[in-house]
This record gives sequence, structure tokens and C-alpha cells, in this order.
Amino acid sequence: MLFVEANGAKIPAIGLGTWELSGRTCARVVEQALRLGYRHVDTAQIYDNEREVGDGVRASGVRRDDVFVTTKVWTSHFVPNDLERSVKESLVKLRLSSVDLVLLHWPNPHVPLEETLGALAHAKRMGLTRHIGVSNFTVALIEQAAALSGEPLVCNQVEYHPYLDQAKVRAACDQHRMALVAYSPIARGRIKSDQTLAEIGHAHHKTPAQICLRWLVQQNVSAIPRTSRVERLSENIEIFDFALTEDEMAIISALASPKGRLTDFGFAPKWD
Ligand code: 1BO
Repeated sequence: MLFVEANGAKIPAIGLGTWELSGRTCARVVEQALRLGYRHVDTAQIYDNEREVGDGVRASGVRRDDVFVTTKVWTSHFVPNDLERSVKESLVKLRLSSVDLVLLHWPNPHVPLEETLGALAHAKRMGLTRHIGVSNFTVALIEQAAALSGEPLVCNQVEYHPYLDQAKVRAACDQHRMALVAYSPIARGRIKSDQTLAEIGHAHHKTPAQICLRWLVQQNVSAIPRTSRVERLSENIEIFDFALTEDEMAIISALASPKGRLTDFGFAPKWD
């Protein structure tokens, strides 16, 4: 497994996303993923599956220290005392004494960023998490956050796949030595029927999803594909035995379109 190194953190390049996984399916998929070699699991308070993620981690038999666990604080808990309480609640649900990474799930313009980041840094100093970071931050917000944070921010987790150009966000992350972690990395399954990726895949004996994930990790991005199907778990991790050429990387990057974003909400920031 490759790692993405960022401000002192070593984030496994492929992780399991758990957005919209719940109940026994979630616990079973987490357990299977870890048994297959995954070492990175991503959850969030708002996903309402932290309990099952923790169950899956324990059931896998993989040593806790060998798994990189991320959770996220929802925007309604960004006032300092709430944030600390919320992280502690996540740990209780996960039944872990600490996580590897806690992220601010989305920006919240109604609470001063400095205060929220102060509370996040405090959570790190209390030992509740090894690292801290942000999610769904634009370039301007990354700049503000990097300037205000009392502890290094190790990543910005955003939607990223071949249909969405994230060059500006990637450059801002690079500048601040933050990793970019890609959610919806196979564009919620749309990648699977992509002709261009299928053709490139043919040359490498790989599926379109594997080509897509390889394209991400070759940019030093960590990707967290979600699946509830065990056979897909293996497919998504078997991407470390080949490399894309520069031409292939460029062909895939050219698939980006202004309409490529799949996850948007009324409370989202004005995207770059
Ligand atoms: C509302 C959840 C978005 C992806 O983490």
C-alpha cells in the first residue's frame, strides 16, 4: 500500500469510504476491507455509522495501530465546547480511545473559523486525534485555515474524479503540504461505463474503476471509494501493480467538465 505524506501524517493512498453505508452491511464491509488489505477507513458523525465502523475494525482482527481511521465533525458542532463534545461522542461510538484524523466536514460561515480551528487543535492536543484537517474547503478557505490553525492541517477532503477538475484545490493543498483526499473517486459509479477509461484499461488488463483510482493515486491523492460489494473491495485495491503513462494521465484529465460535480448542497461554499 502506498501512502500520501502530508504535514507529518502518512495516509494510506486507498481507503474505504462509508458514506451511506449503515448497519450490519457497514460493519461487514469494513471488516472485509481490512481483511483484504485496506488500512484506511473514513466515516463521519453525520453518516450515523461510527458504531458499525468501530465494530468492523475490531472484527477484522487487524491491529488498531495499523488502521488509519478518519471521522468528521458536523457543522452544527463548530462552537468550541460542542466540537470537543462531538469528537468525544464519536470516540465513544467507535469505541476507540483516539482516531487518526478529525476533519471539519464542511465550512460553516456562521461560526468564526479561528474559533473552530482552535477547538480542533485543542482536540488534537488532548490526544483525541493524531491529526486534524478540513473537508469541502475552497482555495480561499484553505488559505484562511492554514493561516489560522495552531496545528498543521494534513488534508482537505473533497469530491474528485476525472469528470471534476480540482487543479486549483490540489495546488493550494500542495502549497500547504496538505494531502487531497478524494471522495466519490469513481464518480458514484459513472466511471464504470466510461469508454475512454475502458480503452485504457484494456491495455493494462484493468477495469475503468481501477484506471480511475490509479489516475488519482498517481497524482499523490488518497482516494476513498465506497462500495457495499465485497468483490468491488478487491477490485478497488488492486491498482498498485501497474502505472499509467503521462499521455494516459492527460487523456483522463481531459474528461473533466464544468458539470462534473455530483455532490452539492445549499450550504456548500462557492466552489473554485
Ligand atoms: C453530507 C456528506 C458529504 C460527504 O461526506
